[in-house]
Amino acid sequence: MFVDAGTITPRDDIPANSGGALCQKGWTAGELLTAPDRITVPLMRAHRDAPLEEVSWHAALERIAAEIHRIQRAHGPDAVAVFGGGGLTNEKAYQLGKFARVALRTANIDYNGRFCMSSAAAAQNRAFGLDRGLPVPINDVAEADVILLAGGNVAETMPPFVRHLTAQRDRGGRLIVIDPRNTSTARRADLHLQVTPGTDLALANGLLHLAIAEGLIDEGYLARRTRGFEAVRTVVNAYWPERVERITGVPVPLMREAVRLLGTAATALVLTARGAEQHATGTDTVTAFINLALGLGLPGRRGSGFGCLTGQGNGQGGREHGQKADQLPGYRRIDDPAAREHVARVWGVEPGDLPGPGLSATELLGALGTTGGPRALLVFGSNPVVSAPDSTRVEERLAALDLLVVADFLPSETAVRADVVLPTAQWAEETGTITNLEGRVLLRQAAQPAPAGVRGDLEIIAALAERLKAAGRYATEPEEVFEELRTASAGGLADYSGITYERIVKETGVFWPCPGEGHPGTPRVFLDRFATPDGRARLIAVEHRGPAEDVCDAYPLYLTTGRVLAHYQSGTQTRRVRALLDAVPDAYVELHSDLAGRLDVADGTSVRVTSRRGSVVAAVRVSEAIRRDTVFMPFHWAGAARANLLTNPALDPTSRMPEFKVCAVRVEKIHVEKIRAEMA
Ligand SMILES: Nc1nc2c(c(=O)[nH]1)N[C@H]1C(S)=C(S)[C@@H](COP(=O)(O)OP(=O)(O)OC[C@H]3O[C@@H](n4cnc5c(=O)[nH]c(N)nc54)[C@H](O)[C@@H]3O)O[C@H]1N2
Ligand SMILES: Nc1nc2c(c(=O)[nH]1)N[C@H]1C(S)=C(S)[C@@H](COP(=O)(O)OP(=O)(O)OC[C@H]3O[C@@H](n4cnc5c(=O)[nH]c(N)nc54)[C@H](O)[C@@H]3O)O[C@H]1N2
Ligand SMILES: [Mo]
Repeated sequence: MFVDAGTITPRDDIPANSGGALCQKGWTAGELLTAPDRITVPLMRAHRDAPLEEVSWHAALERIAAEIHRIQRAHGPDAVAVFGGGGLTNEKAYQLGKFARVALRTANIDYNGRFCMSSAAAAQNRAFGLDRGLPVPINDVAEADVILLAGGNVAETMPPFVRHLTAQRDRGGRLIVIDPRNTSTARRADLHLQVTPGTDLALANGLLHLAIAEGLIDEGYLARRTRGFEAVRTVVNAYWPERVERITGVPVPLMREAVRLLGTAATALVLTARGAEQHATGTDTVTAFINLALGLGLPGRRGSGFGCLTGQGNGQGGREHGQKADQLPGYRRIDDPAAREHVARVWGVEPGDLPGPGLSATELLGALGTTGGPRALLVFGSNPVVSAPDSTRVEERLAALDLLVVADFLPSETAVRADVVLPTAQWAEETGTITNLEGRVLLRQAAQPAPAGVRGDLEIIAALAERLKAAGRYATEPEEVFEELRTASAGGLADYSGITYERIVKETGVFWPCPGEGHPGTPRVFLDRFATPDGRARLIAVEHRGPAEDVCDAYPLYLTTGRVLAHYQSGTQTRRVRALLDAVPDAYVELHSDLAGRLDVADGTSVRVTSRRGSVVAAVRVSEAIRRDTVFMPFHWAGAARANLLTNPALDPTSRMPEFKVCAVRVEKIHVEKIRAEMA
């Protein structure tokens, strides 16, 4: 079967796709398989100022291996770094982690999931001892009497998920949405709490304060299943409603209504997404929502719980098998001696030969080409020139490298800066497993062969490992890699040892942990106990700190960033599809009509948005749906309209998540003639 635009049919037997729904990006994705500028031949430049030219695989791989040898001899193994992606299959993520630790012997591997799921992951690990996006099957969404969704615009970002919300509403369920914008998701809600960016933590503490005041706390559950509530009670005592209204901008009556809905529901889900998580306080913010859920006795109760909505294609599996700087396969910690022992045995090396934890994504990008920092970077499945915070700095750091290698099927903004570009296969051309937001491992079968000359990421990794004379085996057949992953993950938190390709097909996916072939898998993870040593969930007292950068006279507005329905991530894949470009052709700045009046701008007027790090030019979209003190930009565009020229690389101390969702900016009207003159 060949896939081309318009013939992609969604699986309707997987509940996450409820009823076979697929969004526009899904059914147009086939166009990219034959994109006119698809890369099908390796490209290389002779030196930094030379153009990229077509070369043989042999020449490209020899150059990379020779440079790696030279750099590592001069600067040590950590001078070569790897950057992965949450869109890679489990097999690729696993192999990339092994390649970094065994073939390159570098500590420095991290990935774009650091920008995505890391705060949610850190908070869930801390509270529950386990990070599985949804601890329950997605069908539970439709059964929940009340859902609280903090910082997710699922109507645009997860259209298939909306079917579950519709089913929930049809059953009489209620929805509460927390968002600075009245999004298409917020408009479906019974209650919309239009929070000031970066203040969700105070809001969650305030909601718990009210739940305590109104006697809605489940004391029996807290005593049986948790630890730490008393310290949290003391802290949230100081979050009385009027104070929280002042911090968050959410009116007290709306908070009361939200707490009553949640606290009296027979079943309820508290969910977070990137709006609440992509902050320098992201881990503590998610913790505050977990505290609220625990206070109401939700996690581990059938039909109820806490969860976070995982973003990328393999956002869940991609964060389990070792492409994270502090991690080994099976969601093991790289600083845990038992984990090192187990994984080293599977890889056929000594535990002492495995490197320790490396730099996290933003720190890794920031260290490139600095004294003592990495001098070479290999990128698989990410476009950090567009998607990482503070783009100017990212471009500077990439330019300071001795060697940049990018494996991609499209000339992304990062690939065009590379010294060597390796053409790789696309999803429809490769088999592999992905793990969805419910923790269900799925098999994606190749539908057609890759174009001649193109190699899959597994083949690229194997070819590089061979040239580096690496220890261990690097299989190129996905199923063979999966068999090794099963062994490596055995006994870990994300245990896949009982999962086989055959079972996945027969059972329409298997939920991890699945510690044996006779084990049914685990759709609901916390029914009897949490994954902490004593089986109890931890409540951790957290305090509001606010955004790392607050508004001031020079930068009087909050900028927040996010997504639109028609575009995907850094846009490499969607800016090439006519139908999607027609839907939203350019970057824009959404701002309130009152602010538009003050700035003397209207729909389509060009404005300059400036933060402490840079400025962008884009057209205005006037809206009644956004707070008056906040402007919003989608981050899908490259060049001078890049939202990330503005964003703040301030990091969460625990998750190392950058603050994509709030920084301080000013907005000025500009005249098009003036920009033309500047650009000329
Ligand atoms: N169309 C489309 N769909 C996608 C993607 C895509 O690029 N395009 N990417 C996928 C990926 S990787 C991810 S991670 C998910 C992300 O999915 P979402 O988390 O739903 O996406 P975002 O648009 O980044 O952010 C959601 C909302 O957070 C709000 N927000 C901003 N600041 C704050 C704040 O301080 N507090 C609160 N409570 N809300 C805030 C924004 O206004 C926005 O409406 O989407 C996935 N799906
Ligand atoms: N301002 C702002 N910035 C953000 C966010 C935000 O909300 N605001 N969100 C952040 C989030 S949540 C995310 S997930 C990141 C995502 O941003 P990126 O990490 O840049 O992810 P993509 O745009 O999906 O880039 C994937 C690249 O890899 C290629 N690719 C796809 N599949 C494969 C594969 O299998 N193998 C190889 N070798 N290449 C492949 C694609 O062609 C594309 O060029 O952006 C982050 N950046
Ligand atoms: Mo993401």
